[in-house]
Amino acid sequence: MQFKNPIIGLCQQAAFMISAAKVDQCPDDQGFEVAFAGRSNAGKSSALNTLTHASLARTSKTPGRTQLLNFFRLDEERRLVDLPGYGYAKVPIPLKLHWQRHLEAYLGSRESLKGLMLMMDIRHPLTEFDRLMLDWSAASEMPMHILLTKADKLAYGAAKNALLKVQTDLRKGWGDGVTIQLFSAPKRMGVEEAQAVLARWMELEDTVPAE
Ligand SMILES: Nc1nc2c(ncn2[C@@H]2O[C@H](COP(=O)(O)OP(=O)(O)OP(=O)(O)O)[C@@H](O)[C@H]2O)c(=O)[nH]1
Ligand SMILES: [Mg+2]
Repeated sequence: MQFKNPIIGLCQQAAFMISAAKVDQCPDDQGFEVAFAGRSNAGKSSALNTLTHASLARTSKTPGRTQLLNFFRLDEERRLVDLPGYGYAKVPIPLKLHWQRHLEAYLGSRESLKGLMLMMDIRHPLTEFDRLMLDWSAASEMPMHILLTKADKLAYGAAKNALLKVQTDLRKGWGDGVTIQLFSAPKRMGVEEAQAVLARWMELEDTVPAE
């Protein structure tokens, strides 16, 4: 008998909830939340859309597009959050500080945050900001899973090699706790693997029989 994880159904029914400019505008801090973080233009919004089979999050060729915390509802107690991208040089400094503060306030205070999905462009992994996020999640014992995005931009062998290299660097710098996979939004590569991580963090079991 085959089993279907309920996360698949929940992702299909994902719906936009609210854009929060500040932490006090976020939805009630209860249940399970998973946040999508990463450098500007790394493919956070695209990954979110691919995982939810919807065009929920706005994607853009202009980096720095997502400047609010955007919440998407999966069910009564489960949410995904599209975080503003960090590290975009052309955002004016005051705005940058504003966002950094709010991002830090969110990350540092959110009880329902169960894990961080970190998007890294496979051609530019482990930027200075990625390393800060890794340090932060290690220090605060926040589970982290990395999607190496835009894997379609490399041949399969080259993508695999890039994955192995980053994996080695992660082990050296942050131990075995951080998991990582290849991902491509247009090719829908790595969708099931990423959904399995969401299911684990959101405490969803493989209990619903497939139709
Ligand atoms: N080829 C390819 N392009 C991608 C992939 N993911 C994202 N892109 C493109 O990369 C650009 C940025 O994607 P977004 O998803 O908007 O990136 P983001 O991280 O949300 O960016 P900000 O909201 O600005 O921080 C867009 O032009 C996407 O179409 C991918 O897996 N493969
Ligand atoms: Mg975005």
